[in-house]
Amino acid sequence: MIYLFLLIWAFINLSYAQQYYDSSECSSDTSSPGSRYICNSSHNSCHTFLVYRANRYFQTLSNITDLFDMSSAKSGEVLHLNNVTSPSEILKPGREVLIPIICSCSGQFFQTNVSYVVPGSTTYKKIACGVFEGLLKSVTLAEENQSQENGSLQVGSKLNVPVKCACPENVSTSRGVKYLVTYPFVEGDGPVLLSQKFGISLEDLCEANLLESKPTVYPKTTFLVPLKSDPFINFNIPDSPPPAPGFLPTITIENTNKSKLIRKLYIVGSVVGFCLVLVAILACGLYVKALKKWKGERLHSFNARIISTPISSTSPARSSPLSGQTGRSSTNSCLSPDLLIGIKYSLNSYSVEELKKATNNFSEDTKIIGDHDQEDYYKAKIDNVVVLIKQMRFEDTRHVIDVHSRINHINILSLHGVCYGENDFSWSYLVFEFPSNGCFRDCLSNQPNSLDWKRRTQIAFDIATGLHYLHYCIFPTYAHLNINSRQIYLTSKWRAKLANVGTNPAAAAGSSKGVAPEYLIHGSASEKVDIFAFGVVLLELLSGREDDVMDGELSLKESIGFLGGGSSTTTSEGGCFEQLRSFMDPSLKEDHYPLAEALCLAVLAKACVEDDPLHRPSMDDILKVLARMV
Ligand SMILES: *[C@@H]1O[C@H](CO)[C@@H](O)[C@H](O)[C@H]1NC(C)=O
Ligand SMILES: *[C@@H]1O[C@H](CO)[C@@H](O)[C@H](O)[C@H]1NC(C)=O
Ligand SMILES: *[C@@H]1O[C@H](CO)[C@@H](O)[C@H](O)[C@H]1NC(C)=O
Ligand SMILES: *[C@@H]1O[C@H](CO)[C@@H](O)[C@H](O)[C@H]1NC(C)=O
Ligand SMILES: *[C@@H]1O[C@H](CO)[C@@H](O)[C@H](O)[C@H]1NC(C)=O
Ligand SMILES: *[C@@H]1O[C@H](CO)[C@@H](O)[C@H](O)[C@H]1NC(C)=O
Ligand SMILES: CC(=O)N[C@H]1CO[C@H](CO)[C@@H](O)[C@@H]1O
Repeated sequence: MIYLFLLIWAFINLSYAQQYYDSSECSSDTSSPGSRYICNSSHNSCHTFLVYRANRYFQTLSNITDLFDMSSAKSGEVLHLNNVTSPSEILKPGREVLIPIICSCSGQFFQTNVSYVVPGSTTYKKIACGVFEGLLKSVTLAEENQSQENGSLQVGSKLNVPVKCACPENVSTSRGVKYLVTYPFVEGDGPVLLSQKFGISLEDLCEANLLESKPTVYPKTTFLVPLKSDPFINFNIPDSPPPAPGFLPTITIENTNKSKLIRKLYIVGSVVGFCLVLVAILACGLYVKALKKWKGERLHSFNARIISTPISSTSPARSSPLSGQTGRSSTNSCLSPDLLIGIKYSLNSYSVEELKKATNNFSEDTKIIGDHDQEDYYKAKIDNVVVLIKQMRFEDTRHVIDVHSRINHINILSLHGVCYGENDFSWSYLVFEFPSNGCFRDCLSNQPNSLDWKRRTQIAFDIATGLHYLHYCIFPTYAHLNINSRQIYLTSKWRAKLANVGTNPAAAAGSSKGVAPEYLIHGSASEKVDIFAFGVVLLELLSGREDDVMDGELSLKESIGFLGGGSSTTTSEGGCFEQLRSFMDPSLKEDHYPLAEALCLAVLAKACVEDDPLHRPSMDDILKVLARMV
């Protein structure tokens, strides 16, 4: 009898305050276990916390506390909790902020009610997954406010936002767990990082979310962080996990002739890798066959293809594990990503003296004006090779190197080496190749005549190929998020290469031109942000103009409004061509470009700059169009 009691006691002890983890997309229309956290007793309520990230729209602590309806009396506590000196201090986008809340059990679910006034035309998805960063699912928000119209929410109406939270069910049996902090994942995040941030063990963390020890998690889903004392976020954890040891060596080189031989990227394919390829190709044949059969009926539907990648329907889960930068993994590849692990990648290591010499002590005349002020670019010559040197903070270099270690593509500027500053406070530098025709924007402005139609379509194709590679061919997949005509370089043969791959996009947040609206407002990052930016680059390529709304001109996007929604009655077909001609770069002589191709590119660009990310084509679709032109 006593044994039985002990057994039950042990069982209770084990199942402390656990909740299911819901891995489905924040905006998906279904609820599953963990979409809301279940409570057992309506008397159960507690003080707890949730994590919110500062973004372009909610930049300061007072903005954020306003969003969560917190009385100003509490703001002192919030300041202290977050180690912020003033409520109006501008926080870096992505900075995690702890918000104290009171969580209570209403009906069968834990929630904290926040009221939100609809500011403009928006949707439940945008509110739940954008403004509230996935702290609740959009379906929950819709259920809670059923009396509202389905589609368009009335501007100015007040919504009750039931934000997810949870309380330890019974403090005396919950092994000292005092708080369950609601934490929404973002891209590049994961349980390991989370356990380090809060200084708890990975096992405890996973146990609280009823998951095994190495779970795959997804952006905009929540985790509960079980804490035994007041929360404290350690911001000294690097943003991405350090690369596997031995995977990314840098070679220290002396300036001797012999070492110049070594001064190259090393790519060593292993024999094992080759065998794997053979096996994988065999397996691939079978897989593709099966896939084709399955895909058959849905291939004709354009929209279906954009919204869902094949795998998202073959597996009940989702196609965006959080191991990388973008939501979608390159799972429609049949080759295992492990295939490349045998391939070595290494970088040169430069000394600060070497770079100082090359740039004339970082003089102004070697500086190329960057498009944001924190990171300077220099053009320099090292060993008679012209290079692009980018100044950045030490902690930002890791991510760039990490991304470049996974990629190698002719349409992406390659990274030659790195130079680390002497101490934590001095700048570090990355050394890239420098294509001799320089930046695309400058070419368009200064020598538009050398960019004839053939070259322009080739450039468009090159950019699309580079982006397609990032979106589909590497693992984990990667969204650039910082594409514009200044981040594209042209080689002596007028082929294009993408620059700035791997840079923290938050650093570039200052420039707002050519940036997709959902990213500007909600910081919602996906490859669709790149598609928008690609559309803007296409418009610049066609018109030669720079997208700059500042000088009173129409933005490029507005100036192709004449292309209309397809059923334009006011402009005849002829009128449309007329307007297209006047939109085109005057340096392109009229008889030197096929008007039909120009129209095709303009229509493609227009689709890319749609406000709704779901209406934009994918890089796959874009490449199919461009491939017929070059
Ligand atoms: C609620 O109670 C049931 C049994 O009555 C238990 O299995 C479940 O774990 C409890 N839920 C929570 C969140 O503690
Ligand atoms: C954020 O706060 C600033 C001033 O502190 C204010 O101008 C701005 O409108 C606020 N933004 C939102 C979204 O409330
Ligand atoms: C609080 O912020 C200051 C700088 O603003 C920093 O020096 C200090 O270490 C921080 N304290 C904690 C506990 O993080
Ligand atoms: C939150 O809202 C729900 C329904 O809108 C309500 O039943 C519940 O009592 C509210 N909770 C609190 C603490 O106000
Ligand atoms: C709301 O959606 C339901 C089905 O989802 C539909 O039957 C109903 O007509 C819609 N109501 C409005 C006002 O759009
Ligand atoms: C909490 O646990 C204690 C045993 O430590 C038990 O006596 C009590 O009934 C439990 N309370 C609830 C609400 O389950
Ligand atoms: C079900 C529910 O609580 N619906 C609420 C949604 O928001 C409106 C305010 O516009 C409330 O009136 C409803 O009660």
